[in-house]
Amino acid sequence: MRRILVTGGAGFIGSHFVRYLIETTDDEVVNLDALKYAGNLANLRAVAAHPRYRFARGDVTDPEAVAAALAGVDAVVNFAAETHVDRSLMEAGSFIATDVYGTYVLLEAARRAEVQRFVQVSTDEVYGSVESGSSRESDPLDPRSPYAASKAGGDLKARAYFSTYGLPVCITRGSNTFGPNQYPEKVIPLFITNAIDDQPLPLYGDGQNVRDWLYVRDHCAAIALVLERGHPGELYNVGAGNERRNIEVTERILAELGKPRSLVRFVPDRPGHDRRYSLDCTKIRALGWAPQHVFEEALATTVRWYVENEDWWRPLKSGEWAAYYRRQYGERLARSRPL
Ligand code: NAD
Ligand code: TDX
Repeated sequence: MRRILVTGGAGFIGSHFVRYLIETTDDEVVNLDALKYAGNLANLRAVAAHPRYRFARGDVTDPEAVAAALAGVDAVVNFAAETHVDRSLMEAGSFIATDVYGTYVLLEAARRAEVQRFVQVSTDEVYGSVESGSSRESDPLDPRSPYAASKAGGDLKARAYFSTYGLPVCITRGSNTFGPNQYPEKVIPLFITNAIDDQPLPLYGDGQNVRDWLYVRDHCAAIALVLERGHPGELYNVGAGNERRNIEVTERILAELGKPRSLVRFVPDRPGHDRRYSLDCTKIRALGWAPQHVFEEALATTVRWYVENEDWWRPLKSGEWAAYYRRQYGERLARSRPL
């Protein structure tokens, strides 16, 4: 039995990953999370009382909290991050603190504790906008948002700890992930919950930007495989090959909910908005991973989950979220045009 430290395990992908490990392995899981705005212990109700699960509230930038959480740990999987591109355009300091400095604190503590594996959860955004073809792991990094630049910083720090100290680091670069429990600031849960309430869906620019959508369970399976069998020092792209234009995803959400297309509002574009992401996933497939979910079916499942779990998201769409929403969308919606 291994003991795994999962950081950011109260967030969207991290909480699915904690549940995935408890369900599919006999690992012990320690979840270190600072419970920032996207951290939510309701995501972990199913495992909260499980004998192999333990929650530790703490910040990855705090060396003492990290050292305490690392006691007896065999491997680390680092999800903890500030994750929303639009927020990084308003305030980038917290992204540097957690995504770069926090990653360094974890790497340094993991090196001292001689952990056997460190998986750094990175993102396809580090490659920048990909006009044609697909990014390979050997491609140069070209992060274009403050979020992506901070993730690239954490990614490079992790590689440096492999080269310099031989810390057995693996890095995953996953694509846009969706599914239940995603905070309603990212486009899919925002549009689903707005549409349920007949509120406008603010589509940036011309709605033609392309993202490669990955169902959260498939993303977790890939990270678990890298934890198990990844080669130290290696990078793995993780994408399911579901490249869709934002307008297509929006129309599908409306169709699933039986809501009118008149809810769509084109709003002024995100500054520096990456046009397209696309990943070459030959390496992770050679390791034995393949996505198990069809995009349209997984999107329908996700829509259903939000319809059936209003008690999860309604309380989130007040307070901090409402203030953010007004600041992010108020003026834009006033300058919007219909589909
Ligand atoms: P999320 O925003 O839902 O959750 C982030 C979690 O990290 C929260 O629980 C939060 O409380 C915690 N956290 C933030 N700062 C912390 C700190 N200083 N110390 C401890 N905990 C802290 O994020 P997510 O969408 O689940 O993303 C998880 C990871 O996956 C991130 O590293 C992200 O960059 C990466 N990723 C996300 C996607 C995606 O589409 N969501 C795609 C590829 C990679
Ligand atoms: O209101 C919106 N309107 C809109 O048109 C929002 C929030 C987004 N969009 C567009 C921007 C993107 O082209 O939808 C697309 C997806 O946007 P986000 O959900 O904000 O995701 P993205 O910016 O692509 O980044 C995501 O994928 C990679 C995650 O937030 C990152 O954490 C991950 O690393």
